[in-house]
Amino acid sequence: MDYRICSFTGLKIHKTAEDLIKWNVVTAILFLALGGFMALLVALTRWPSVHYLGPANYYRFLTLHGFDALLLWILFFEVALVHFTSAVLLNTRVVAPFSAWIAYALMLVGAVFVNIVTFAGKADVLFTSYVPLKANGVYYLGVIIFAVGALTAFGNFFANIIQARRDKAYKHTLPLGTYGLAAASIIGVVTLAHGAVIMIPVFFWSIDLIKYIDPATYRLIFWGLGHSSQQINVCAMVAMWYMAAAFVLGAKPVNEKLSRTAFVLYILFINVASEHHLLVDPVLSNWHKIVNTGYMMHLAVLASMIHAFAIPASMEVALRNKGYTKGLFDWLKNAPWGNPAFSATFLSIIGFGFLGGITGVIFGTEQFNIIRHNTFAITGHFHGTVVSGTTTAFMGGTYLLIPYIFRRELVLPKLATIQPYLYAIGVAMFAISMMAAGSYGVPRRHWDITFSNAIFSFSFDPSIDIFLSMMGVGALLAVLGGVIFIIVSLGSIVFGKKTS
Ligand code: HEM
Ligand SMILES: [Cu+2]
Repeated sequence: MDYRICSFTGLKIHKTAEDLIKWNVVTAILFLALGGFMALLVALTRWPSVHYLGPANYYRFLTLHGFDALLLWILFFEVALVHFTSAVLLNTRVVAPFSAWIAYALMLVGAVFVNIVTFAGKADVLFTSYVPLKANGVYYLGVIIFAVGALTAFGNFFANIIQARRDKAYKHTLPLGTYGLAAASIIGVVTLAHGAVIMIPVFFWSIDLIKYIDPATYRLIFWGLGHSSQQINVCAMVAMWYMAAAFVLGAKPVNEKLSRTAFVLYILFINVASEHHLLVDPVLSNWHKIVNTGYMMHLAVLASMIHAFAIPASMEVALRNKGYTKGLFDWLKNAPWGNPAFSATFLSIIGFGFLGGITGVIFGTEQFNIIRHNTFAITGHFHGTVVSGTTTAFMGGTYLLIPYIFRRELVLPKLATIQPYLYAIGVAMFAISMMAAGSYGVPRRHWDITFSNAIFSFSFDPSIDIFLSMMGVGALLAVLGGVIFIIVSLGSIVFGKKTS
C-alpha cells in the first residue's frame, strides 16, 4: 500500500487520498474562477451607472454564477474534505478508489454539461430552475449526473470511516473535523435524495415525457435540495473552522461533547428549515409556517451559536497556553494574523455570524420575510453565509492543504497575507449594501430597475443609487481578493517550492 508520513503532522497519508484531494481542490478553484468572473459581470450590471450586460446575458451569466460558485466550487471542495477527514485524518486509506474516481468523473461531466448548455443559451433558468421555466434536457441531466457523483463521494466517506474503525484508527468517537463531515455527509444523502425526487421528473418533463409539474410541489421539494445543501456547507465550514484552529494553533475543543451535540442539531432541524423559502407561497398553512420559523429554526441557529463561541474560546485557550496571558486580549493581539489560513478562518467566523447568521434569523421569521422576500436583501444575506462564511473558510482551508497535501510553499506570501482581509472587506461591503438596497425594495434577479424600456415605469427612492454603487465598489474589491486567491493558490500548486 502506498503511504507517506507527513513530516508536519505525523499523519499517515494514502497516495490515492492525496491525489483525490488534489484533483477535487484544483477543480473547485477553477470553477470558483469561472463563477467569480460571472459575479463580476453580474455585479457590474446591477451597478446603475455601469449597467453592463444586456438582459439575455444578465440572466444567463447569473445562472452560471449561482451554479458554478454555489454548487461546483463548494461541492468539489467538500469532496476534497470528505477524503481529507476520512482517509487522512483517520490514518486510513480510500477503501474504494475506483468509485471515488467515478464520483469525481460524474461530478465533472455533470458540471460541464450544465455549463455548456447554459453558455449556449439553452438554460436561462437561474440555478433554482423554477417550473414552468424550462431548460434544455441536458441541463437537468447534468444536474442529475452531478448529484449522483456527489452522492457517491459521500458514500466513500462512510466506507472510509468503517474501514478506519476496522483498522482501529479510532475507538469511540471520531475526531471533530471528521464528525462535522459525517454530519455533512448524512445531510448530503438526504439532500440529494430530494434532488432525485424532483430533478428526475423535471428532466422527463423537459423532454415531453411528463405533461405537467406543479410549481408549488416543485418549490417545496426543490428547497429540500436547495436549502439542505446549504447545511452541508455549514457543517463542512464549521468542521473547517475546528480543523484550522487545530492545525494552526494546536487548539483543542473546549467541550467536545457540546460541539458534537451542535452538529446533531444541524442534522435534526435543518431540513425542516427549508420552509423559509416558502413563506410567501400560499400553499402551507400559517400554523405550519409559524411553528417552523418561530421555533424549529432557532434550534438550528442554536447549533451555530455553540460553534461560534466554542471555536474562538478554543483559540483563546490555545494562545493563552502559548504564554499570551496578559490582560483580557493579549491572546487576540498575538494571534497569527499574518497567516492567511488563520485570518481567513477568523474572518469567516465573524462574517458568517454577523452578515449571514443574524440576517438569516431575521429574514427567516415569517412576518419579516413577507417584506423582504425576493428583494436584494436576501442576496445580501446569503452572500454573508456562503461567501463571507463558507468561501472564506475554504480559502483558509486551501492555504492549509497547500503545504500538507500539495507539499508546496505559498508563492507571493505578502499577497497571500492580505488576501483574506481584502476579500472579507469587499464581501462585507457589497453584502451590506445589497441589504440596504433591499430594504428600499430593490428586487433581486432584476436586469433593469430603471425600467427604461418598460411600458410602465416605477421609480425607487434616489438613495438606492448610493447603495448599489457601494455594492459595485465592494464587488470590485471582493473580485480583486478572489483573483489574488486564485493566483496564489494555483500559482503555489504549480510553481511553489516543494516542501519535504
Ligand atoms: C466576488 C464575489 C461575488 C460577488 C461580487 C457576487 C455578486 C453577486 C450579484 C451581484 C448577484 C446578483 C443578484 C441579483 O441580481 O439578483 C449574485 C447572485 C448570487 N451569488 Fe454571488 N457574488 C460573489 C460570490 C459568490 C459566491 C462565492 C457564491 C457561492 C458560494 C455566490 C452565490 C450566489 C448565488 C447563489 C446567487 C443567486 C443567483 C440567483 O439568484 O439565481 N456568489 N452574486
Ligand atoms: Cu434556506
